[in-house]
Amino acid sequence: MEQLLQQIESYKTEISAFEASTADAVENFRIKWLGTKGLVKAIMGEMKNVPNDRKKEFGQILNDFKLFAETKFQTLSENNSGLPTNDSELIDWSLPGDPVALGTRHPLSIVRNQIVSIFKRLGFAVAEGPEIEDDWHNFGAMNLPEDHPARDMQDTFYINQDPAWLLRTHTSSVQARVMEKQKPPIRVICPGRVYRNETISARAHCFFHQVEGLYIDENVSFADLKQTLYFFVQEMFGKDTKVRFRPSYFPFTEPSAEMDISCLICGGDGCNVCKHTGWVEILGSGMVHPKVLENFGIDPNKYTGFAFGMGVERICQLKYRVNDLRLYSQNDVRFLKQFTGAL
Ligand code: 2U9
Repeated sequence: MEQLLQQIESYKTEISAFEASTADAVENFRIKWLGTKGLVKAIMGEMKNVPNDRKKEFGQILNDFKLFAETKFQTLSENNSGLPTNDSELIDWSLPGDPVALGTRHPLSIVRNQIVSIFKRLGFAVAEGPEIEDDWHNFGAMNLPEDHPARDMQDTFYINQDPAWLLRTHTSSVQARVMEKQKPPIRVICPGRVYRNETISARAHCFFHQVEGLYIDENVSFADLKQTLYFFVQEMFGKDTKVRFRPSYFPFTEPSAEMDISCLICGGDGCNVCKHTGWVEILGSGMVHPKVLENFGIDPNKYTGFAFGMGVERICQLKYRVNDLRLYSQNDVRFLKQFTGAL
């Protein structure tokens, strides 16, 4: 019996030392040890020579040996399967990638892009400028006198309480910078964020977005203003939309007018949005004040121009029925994902 034990130990040593680098070598290992005529089977056959009182002991030893040989075979097979074994080789480059969840465009961006694209078709260029402005570009050049209420600390955010520097209150400052550099004809629209010192509520915010426009050339008339803005409304809100102009006042335009459109919600019958008038205000406009032209060395006897300004939030509110201005800046995905637009 001691001989059998020695035999098993020497087999174990041989098996442990065995190494294979090809699938053929592994198969030869299998045939030699685990095949039907293999050494494992042969040594199992020795059981019949084991005396009865040691059968239990040897049964265990032989079974362990068989498992030892099988485990070795499994390891050899895995290492020679031709399949990659280290992590970097385990990547299957042909698998499709993980899908990336797409975000949605912000409703204000959708509407701003629509507005810009309509005016681009009419030949307007797009200009942008700084949000931190000096007093001249924001107020002085725009014919807002020193004592104008808009310049009040209550309404304007000044930088470090210095009245010379502020957050722009309208994008007119961008048109001012265009006029500084460029001679007429000038035809630009200026989209951008503007700031006003307001208490935040559903109907007011300390910043909002504008698109302003400016058109200066010889013989630009109020009729051009009306037709341009009428075209804009038809493209933006549909061919059936009606417009009306009401006289108004702005320091930088003379004459000035505000434009209303027939209420989109009730079609003019009267509802909450139009406060039962059938009309909603969407923008301000006017002929550029001669003083503003002179501020940039443009001769008001030779050139005339029209200008307009609109709030993007307001247009968006009418198009999408957003009833609280705060929703635009809270970035709640439940709000944001409702808007889909190609632009
Ligand atoms: C230059 C000359 C004139 C821009 C204009 C308005 C009328 C206007 C408001 C609409 C709603 C601001 O967003 S809002 O609160 N804007 O009513 N803006 S005319 O006039 C200019 C601009 C530049 C050189």
